[in-house]
Amino acid sequence: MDRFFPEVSLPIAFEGPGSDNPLAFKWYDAKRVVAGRTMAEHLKFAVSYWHTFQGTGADPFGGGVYQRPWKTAADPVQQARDTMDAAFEFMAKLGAPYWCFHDRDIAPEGASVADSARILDGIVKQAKQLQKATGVKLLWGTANLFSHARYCHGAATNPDPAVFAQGCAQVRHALDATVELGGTGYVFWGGREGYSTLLNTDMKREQAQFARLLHMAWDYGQRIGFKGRFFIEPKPKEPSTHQYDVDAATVLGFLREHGCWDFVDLNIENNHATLAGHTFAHDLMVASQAGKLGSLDINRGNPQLGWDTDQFPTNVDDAVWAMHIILDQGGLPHGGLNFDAKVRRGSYDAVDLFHAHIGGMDAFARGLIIADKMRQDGFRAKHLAERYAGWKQGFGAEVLAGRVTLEQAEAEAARAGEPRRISGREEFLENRWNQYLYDRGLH
Ligand code: XLS
Ligand code: NI
Ligand code: NI
Repeated sequence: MDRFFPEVSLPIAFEGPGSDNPLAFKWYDAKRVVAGRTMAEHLKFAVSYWHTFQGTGADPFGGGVYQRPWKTAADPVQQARDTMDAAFEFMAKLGAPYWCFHDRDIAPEGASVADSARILDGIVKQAKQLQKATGVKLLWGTANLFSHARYCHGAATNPDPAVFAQGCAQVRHALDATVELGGTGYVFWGGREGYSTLLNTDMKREQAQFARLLHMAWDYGQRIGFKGRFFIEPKPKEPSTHQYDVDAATVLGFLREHGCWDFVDLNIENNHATLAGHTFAHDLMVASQAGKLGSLDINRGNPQLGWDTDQFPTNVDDAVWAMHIILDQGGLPHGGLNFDAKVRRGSYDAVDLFHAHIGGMDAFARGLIIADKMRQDGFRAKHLAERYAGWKQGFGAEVLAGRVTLEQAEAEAARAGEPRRISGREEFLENRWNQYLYDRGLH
């Protein structure tokens, strides 16, 4: 297996924080036990097929710049086969446990619906053999319902039912592929499920169409034995001006309104949360507190640029929050941590792909270790318990139990007088947070 990445030998090893080897893990030690489980069990990292193997380095001002040895065959199906071989060579050498794909990342579109399905089936067979040979598993699959010209005005939310039907055909076969490859998740990210102007758009109708697709897909999934969960991935904009799945809170409302609550969870992406004007932690918390945090797309944005730059997640603060929230909810049974991230345009070399993933895996391993230490100390839990203690008994508890009228609350205000002002201790907590990050959290 040295066809495409001869510069890296099998597999990337854990060497510890003292190592200067750029091709070794400093913190990610698959077998290390943290909070009762191995790092490999907590950190279900997945490699994104689209960025890592199909990414070209193109941006709005210039085309592809990478020269990937797996993309040299003239025949697109042969190129797809070579790319699949390269992907599994890379993932096996990295020691990545999972991968994620869109239908059109792994197989080119054919001349007809049937032709596309036939090409996809062939590639899925190859992927299944490679999964068996390497032990790399599928985390989730999805359909690309945004690149083709027909989806310009949306797929499920298109004004033309004929386009909706094309989307259904893709979802059907992407679900087949996901089940065939043992995926535990299936993602809906609606890049074109949104609008540009209200002059030509009926939002209510379009969202009802999207809900129909979800119900139809879930019904089909049950009939073919899909045992996992659907995930909606919120994003407020790009490529649409307004996307319907704005953020976690918006999607939760949508799920309730359209009867999808029981079978759809959320896949939260860092850079999408920040595009929505939130932090990653905010959207993770909104999803988790609703019992709906299913999976994460880990990456980071760039405050200077302000678009979906999908950089690799090297920010340890974000990783600590993510792992704290995941530990609090007891894990991600059907999801994991998908690197929806791409190397920069100027990172031409295949070895840059290794550096990128190693850095991201190390950042989340550190996040896990630090979050576990914070939780053992009860850092956040203790402070929250103290801060809300008033609601646990007496007047506060009576209010929450629904036994207090507005007039009785007024009487309580008159009796107790002006409340004492209690500091939120924000700066103290930030200092503590930094102590965990830099001094006492990492052992
Ligand atoms: C794009 C999205 C996409 C989804 C899968 O912004 O992040 O990559 O994760 O369709
Ligand atoms: Ni994204
Ligand atoms: Ni994503």
